[in-house]
Amino acid sequence: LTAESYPSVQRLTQFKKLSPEDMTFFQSILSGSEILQATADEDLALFNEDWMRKYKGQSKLVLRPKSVEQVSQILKYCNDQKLAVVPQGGNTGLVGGSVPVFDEIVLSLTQLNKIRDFDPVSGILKCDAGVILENADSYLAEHGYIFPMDLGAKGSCHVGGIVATNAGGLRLLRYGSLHGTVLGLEVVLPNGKVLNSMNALRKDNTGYDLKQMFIGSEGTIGVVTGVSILTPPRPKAVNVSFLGVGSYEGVQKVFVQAKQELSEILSAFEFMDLKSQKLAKQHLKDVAHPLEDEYPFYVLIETSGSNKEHDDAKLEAFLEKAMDDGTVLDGVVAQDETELRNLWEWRESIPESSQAGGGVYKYDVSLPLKDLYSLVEAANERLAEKGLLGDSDATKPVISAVGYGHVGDGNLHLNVAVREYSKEVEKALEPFVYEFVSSKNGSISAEHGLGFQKKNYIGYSKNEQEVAMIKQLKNLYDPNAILNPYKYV
Ligand code: FAD
Ligand code: 2HG
Ligand code: ZN
Repeated sequence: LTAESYPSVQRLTQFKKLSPEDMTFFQSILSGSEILQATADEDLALFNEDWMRKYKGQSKLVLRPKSVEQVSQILKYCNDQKLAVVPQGGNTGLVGGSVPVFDEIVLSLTQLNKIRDFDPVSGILKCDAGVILENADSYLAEHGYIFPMDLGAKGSCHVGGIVATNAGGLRLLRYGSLHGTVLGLEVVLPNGKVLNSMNALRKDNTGYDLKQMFIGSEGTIGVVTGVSILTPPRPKAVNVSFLGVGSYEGVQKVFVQAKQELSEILSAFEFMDLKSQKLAKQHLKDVAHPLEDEYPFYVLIETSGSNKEHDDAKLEAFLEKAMDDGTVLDGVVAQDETELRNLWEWRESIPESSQAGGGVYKYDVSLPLKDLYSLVEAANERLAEKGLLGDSDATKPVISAVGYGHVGDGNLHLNVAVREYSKEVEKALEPFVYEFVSSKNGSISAEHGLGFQKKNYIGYSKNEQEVAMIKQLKNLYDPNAILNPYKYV
């Protein structure tokens, strides 16, 4: 979808169009490899198009600074000249927030990618925003530590990108949110000034905790250039089990049992419905599913601890109980690292599998646990009623509407896999999904943010006073609104 397919959005005339004088300025502060310009052969598609291939902008210029000073000079100039800018990390965001809508300049953090410091006693890591999450974690592994969050896009997403989106990921239930683990940030404000709290301490109650404003701000009030984060010791023993469960009530029962029996070693509790596994099966082709028979629901449980024997005994006792009372119908436990990766693959590959048929409408919501799966059922009913659903009927736009997610955090992912993006399907689902979530007092964005997709729907999860205060903050720090326009609010 290009901006033209959204008649409700028009390019704001307050923004200047890029001129030769602007290029002269950028060339004076950046070297050749730090500037990418669209040409007849190069449409900068990698930077203009999002991961889902759902949103497509028309930027003609990508800037890739290598220093904080350069980021500051770029923003000051753009602010003075009223040139709109989209900060971009690994471009793996799932709400259309990381790509331009019109001709905004892309400010890519890819080349600001150095580890700055690591203290092996406190476990505090300081790094540039553009460090890829997997690289940060590999670096920490060498020192016996682990990055306190993990997600399927780890090979591409940036540390600064996950901070800007306040991403949750697969181990939030163990290590908590970035609002707790991030200790300090370095942020360049739209006027070029640098806010630096990189030397932050674990405890510091002197005044407002300003960094929190930027965690989850999706590039709308500042560009994150540095992150200081508290990292925990890397677990010496990790177990993963993959279980078949007969009902969603059963999933909740297993969750309670897992918390009781595994307590401090529980590090992930993920669930998947059968339809999501069918999509993954199509995508993973030759790989055999971990469980031979089909079950309505599957659960992936990970434990992380420091003593393998202790953890094995706990997991065994938990599984015995859950299978004896019939909550868990079948299950496997990974015997080595390869099997462990393979079990995770059946969970982590769902986002990609669900868009392999052409496109996907993604809804990332928080709901009370008892209601979590009811949204998937309601969406399926609605799509069927409207005659849009046809698993094997190629004349119908929707292939499948599947549910999975982070049960431990009350976070559901509803993925509606389609043959191609269409207004008809979008209209059937929006605002239906948001109304449903709001009626259950949930949140319309649990962890992916608002971006472009949800900017008109913030009212379903935030009240008027909250939205007014968000707007005030935006106006205060970005009075010319140059940072990531057309998004968020
Ligand atoms: P981008 O996509 O480039 O940008 C995201 C937003 O942040 C944009 O608004 C952008 O303007 C802004 N931004 C980026 N960098 C900066 C910066 N340095 N300063 C200021 N603003 C910036 N999310 C979860 O929460 N949990 C998951 O489990 C999860 N799994 C995923 C799995 C897959 C396969 C994929 C593709 C995505 C997944 N996500 C998940 C989505 C998640 O939002 C992103 O992966 C990640 O948070 C974005 O990082 P990024 O560096 O790619 O940022
Ligand atoms: C996940 O948990 C991510 O895998 C992506 O948050 C979810 O693609 C999605 O909808
Ligand atoms: Zn998720």
